[in-house]
Amino acid sequence: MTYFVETLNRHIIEQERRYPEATGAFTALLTDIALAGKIISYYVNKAGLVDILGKAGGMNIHGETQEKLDVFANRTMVRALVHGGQLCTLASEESEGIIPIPSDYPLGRYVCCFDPLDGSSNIEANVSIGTIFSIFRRITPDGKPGTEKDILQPGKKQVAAGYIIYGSSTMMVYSTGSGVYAFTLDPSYGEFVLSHENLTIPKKGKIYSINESYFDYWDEGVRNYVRWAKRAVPEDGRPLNSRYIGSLVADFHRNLLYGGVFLYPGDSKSPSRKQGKLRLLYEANPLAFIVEQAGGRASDGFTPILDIEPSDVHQTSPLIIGSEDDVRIAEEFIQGKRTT
Ligand code: P6P
Repeated sequence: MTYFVETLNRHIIEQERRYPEATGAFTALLTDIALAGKIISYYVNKAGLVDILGKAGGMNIHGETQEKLDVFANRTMVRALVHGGQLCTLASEESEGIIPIPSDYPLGRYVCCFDPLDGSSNIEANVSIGTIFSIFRRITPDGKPGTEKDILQPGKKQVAAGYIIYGSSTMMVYSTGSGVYAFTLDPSYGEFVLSHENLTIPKKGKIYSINESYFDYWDEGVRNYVRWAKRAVPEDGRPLNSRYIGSLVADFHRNLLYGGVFLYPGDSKSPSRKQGKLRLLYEANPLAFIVEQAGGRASDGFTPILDIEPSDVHQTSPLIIGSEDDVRIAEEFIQGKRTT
């Protein structure tokens, strides 16, 4: 049955009806995330008008200057998520350790890892930025506070993942393991409305997306890939295009719709960048879940992202993600199986 308007809430309820054992907790959790997204969207879109721009002065745990919107987005996500009683703990890019549920709130059966505002260094340039989230079912006994054990699960255990991109429009893209759905926020009545059903990524694309300023610091395999990509003239005679926004959600979203591959490999610029810059739990894992649900592929160059067993909440991972054929070509170069 199609409704006069397919809102996110109605869609989640429809998805839940397919699972008789569903308790509604999942619906409530995704609805809470959507609420946080609407609030963050409102302030991101006002950012140029109110004193919410610029540095908040603080530093996050990675030593990155915190933008005011970063801090606001993190607080909004935490407040939206801890209250609902669906979670037993959370993890955020902006918080050192895992975030406990306040003792006066009920504990739930899920955990959520999130990056509240990825790409925030681009805020003042009005570049699209995003909130990225990953949801697992808890593995420790119900009724007690969650622990790191509930958070440090491999990406293949995710029960849902997605992102909210704040750009020319605000869109929530998510999957619960049965395809990828995108909803565009209609600000006139504050609802996310279905805009893309069963979204799939083209098997191959024309875009490679990588920050070439690190060229001298990459392994030879990555350099060989980029040398190839610059010269490649696929069967249709149309060479590849380099596109790099420097905002993960924006670069990923473009490739999801148009096809292509995004690479953030490790480099030797500093010891902390050997495993790349992007975070496994709340950046690579959720986007890998989405891209695989859309028919694409994601790896660290050798191992599928979703198979990586995490050992630290904030660990980084090299990320090669996008159209299946394009990712496989990049992997062949990175693994030394081809040099031209
Ligand atoms: P670089 C933004 O700061 C971010 O975390 C991602 O959104 C983006 O893909 C990456 O860093 C860009 O990093 O080193 O290319 O500036």
